[in-house]
Order: sequence, then structure tokens, then C-alpha cells
Amino acid sequence: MPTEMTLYTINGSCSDAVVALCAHLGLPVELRERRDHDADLATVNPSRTVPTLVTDDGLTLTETTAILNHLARSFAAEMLGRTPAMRARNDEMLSFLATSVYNAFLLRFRPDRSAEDPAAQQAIRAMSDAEIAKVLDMLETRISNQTFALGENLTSSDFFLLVMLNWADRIDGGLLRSRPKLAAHFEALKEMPFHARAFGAQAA
Ligand SMILES: N[C@@H](CCC(=O)N[C@@H](CS)C(=O)NCC(=O)O)C(=O)O
Repeated sequence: MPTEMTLYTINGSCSDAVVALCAHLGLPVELRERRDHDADLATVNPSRTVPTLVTDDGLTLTETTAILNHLARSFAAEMLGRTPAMRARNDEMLSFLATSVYNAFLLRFRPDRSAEDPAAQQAIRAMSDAEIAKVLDMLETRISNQTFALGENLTSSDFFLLVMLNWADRIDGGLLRSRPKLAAHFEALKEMPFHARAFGAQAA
């Protein structure tokens, strides 16, 4: 068990996935909201993105999927998938979430990342609805009929999935209500003990 790690976060962002996994695994971690620790974050990660994890043995790690899998590999290897095929499915789901799904939401939340011109940003934001619907439909098809993303066992990809389902719900609750498997997964993840431990009053 590590003595203490540091995790730089922004509430409601992809760092929530790592906050939730740390809560699930009971890891000792100091959470530092970026707005309060911006200068410290810049010294370990000049791009100042979250999540950024600094471990007690001096490893600084960025990228949500890399951090989730590093923690799973270190403390609960079964969460990477219990067979080679399930590990491949877990990698596949994580890659899909981190690229196609993440990028669709980025169009909505950060059109400034794609264009400087305000009119172009408006147009990008408008087209994000169709992109988000498309990736949510793909997710609805790919996700298991059982409790968790890949079946009956919780894997590291469930934690990134939780962030994406939160974002969809934040935009419009109907996006999940019209996709019953995603809605059921969202409810199941919110019922997990780690959710209350990680987000407490924020979850209410
Ligand atoms: N590909 C990275 C994305 C990192 C990233 O851009 N994180 C966002 C939050 S989801 C962030 O730090 N936004 C604040 C900023 O870019 O200043 C990952 O999966 O962790």
C-alpha cells in the first residue's frame, strides 16, 4: 500500500474517474483541486491537465486511462479483466471512451479547442449534439447487458464510463433515458459504495 499519493483534479472532469477508483480501492490519496494548486501542478505537469497523479515513489502520470490501469495493475489486477480476452475488451472500451466518446463531449464543452472564431465555435457546439448521440448509440450497442461495462465484474473502464455518463446526464437526462442499457449502468455505478465515498454530498 502506498504511503500517500497526490492527485490533481477538477470536480466534474475526467479526474473523477481516478478519484472514484482510489475510493473503491481505499488508497491514501491527497486530492488537490487545480484552482487551488495550479502552480504546484505546473511544476509536475506543464500542460496542467487533470488527472495528474504523483505517486509516493516519484512517478508522475497523466492520461486517465494510463492512471486507471496503473492503479488497477498495482492494487487490483483483476480489474484489468480476468482473462486475456477480457483484458483486450477492457483496453478496447478504455480506448473508445478516451478517444471517440471524449472527443464528442469536447466539441460540446470546449469548442474553443477546435476554433478561435466565436461563430465557428457556435457551429461546432451545434454539431456536437449529433456526435454525442452517435457515440452514445455506439456505447449502448457495445456495453454489456449485465451490471458493469464488460459483464458481471467491475473493471477499470467502468470508472471512465461513469464520467461520460455523468457528462451525458448533465447535458440532458433524456440522452440516457432513451438508452436503457446506459441508464441502467449509470444507476448501478451511482449505487456502488465508492460513489458516495468519492463524491459524497456532490452525488446527491
Ligand atoms: N487525454 C487526457 C485529457 C486530459 C485533459 O484535457 N483533461 C481535462 C479535464 S477532462 C483538463 O485538464 N482540462 C483543463 C484544461 O485543459 O485546462 C486524459 O484522458 O486524461
